[in-house]
Amino acid sequence: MKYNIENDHSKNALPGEPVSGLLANLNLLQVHQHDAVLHLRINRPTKRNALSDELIMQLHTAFLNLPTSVRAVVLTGAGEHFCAGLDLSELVERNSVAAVQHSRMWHAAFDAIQYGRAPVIAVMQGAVVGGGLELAAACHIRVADPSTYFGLPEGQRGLFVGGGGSVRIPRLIGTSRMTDMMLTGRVFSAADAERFGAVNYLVEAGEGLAKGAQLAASISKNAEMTSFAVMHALPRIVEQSPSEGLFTESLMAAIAANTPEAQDRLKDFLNGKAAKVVKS
Ligand code: 1HE
Repeated sequence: MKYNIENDHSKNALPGEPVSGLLANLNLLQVHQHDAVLHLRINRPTKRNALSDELIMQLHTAFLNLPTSVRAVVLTGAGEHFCAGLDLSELVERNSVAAVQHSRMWHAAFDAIQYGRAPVIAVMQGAVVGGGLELAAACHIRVADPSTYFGLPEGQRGLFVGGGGSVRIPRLIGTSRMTDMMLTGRVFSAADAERFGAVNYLVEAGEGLAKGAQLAASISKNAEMTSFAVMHALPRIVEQSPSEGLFTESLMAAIAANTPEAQDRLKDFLNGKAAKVVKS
């Protein structure tokens, strides 16, 4: 199936309206906003959304400049594949300093995703390989359909991960599985990845965008401080010693509970006006 992005009236069409301003000028991204949800689609399907330097810089720019009204982001890739990783046509021999700086450029861009202003849901299909998996790992929630598969072909290409993969991917699937992927070229299916913890939601074919939009709409209604704490405090607490982690948790909990938004929500619950927790 070939995608015509300009005339995409299918269920893969991005919800909402195209944004204006800085984000509209990023030619490798398609950016729409629907209420408080930003839909950001990597739009380089002829190259399987391979991450060129320009694309990395545009992603960085987009996540540093999310509109203040945005409370959740859905990140997708145009066409049949989420992302083919590093643009291998740009892989040039670099001196050591330039090579480190190149990797650090990826780190900065993906840190802007992980530690940005709003939680990011990656909606994936087809190949999620190399730097594409590193990108997905920087997101907060991952949705996949049965066409999705995961690989780290760096081993075959004579490379190593350089976009944060060695830090983030073992935290999702474990060091042993990542070692296997890199040494043997093993590819994991969407079902494998769900079992291993890299996929949060496995949906029917073609249902990823709808699921991502539904999750984002729900997240966008959370108290802003809770989303902030989950994005910024939780991953740091996990890296702290238990004693430091418990102390940081107490500070974060106190800050969150003392926001006017939290106080209002607690009053609503006590007055019977808030939703109960229901069995799914
Ligand atoms: C690319 C890239 C790319 C496709 N860089 N141009 N990543 C990889 O090793 C994955 C390499 N790509 C593939 O294995 C396949 O392309 C896919 C499985 C992703 C898709 O297959 P398919 O049959 O749908 O497409 P294709 O015919 O292979 O590719 C279509 C075009 O996209 C073709 O260009 P064309 O000008 O000949 O049409 C491909 O050259 C181009 N293309 N993938 C450049 N990756 C910070 S370190 C991170 C290190 C890594 O990410 S290493 C892993 C790199």
